[in-house]
Amino acid sequence: MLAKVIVTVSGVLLIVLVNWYFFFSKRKEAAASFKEGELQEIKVVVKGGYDPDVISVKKGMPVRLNFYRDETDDCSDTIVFGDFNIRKPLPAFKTTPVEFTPEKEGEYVFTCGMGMLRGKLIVR
Ligand SMILES: [Cu+2]
Repeated sequence: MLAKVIVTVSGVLLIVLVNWYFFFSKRKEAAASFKEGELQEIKVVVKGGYDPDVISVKKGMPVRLNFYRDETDDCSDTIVFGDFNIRKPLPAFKTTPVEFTPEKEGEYVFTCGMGMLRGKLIVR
């Protein structure tokens, strides 16, 4: 009984910790550099994760994220932006552009096909 409680509590703590790390800790953030009226373009290297994994863009302007997949690991072979209805295969050692226009401010998660690798898009 006690063991069960301890397992449950530590499981919950772990989830809280992971979420805290993901959403609140200060991490490397890349902002698109562009001129007014231009495409917001950022290169993202995919290798056991996304680099950068926090990307900020301006709302209401077209975005192009160029995902370069620098590995053959199956885990990263698909990129998913659930909020934008985007799901795209990422061929290994190639650059795959993902284009969309974020119309609302907020934070949007992007993941691999299984939801294991994660990154965050911040729209301001
Ligand atoms: Cu995966």
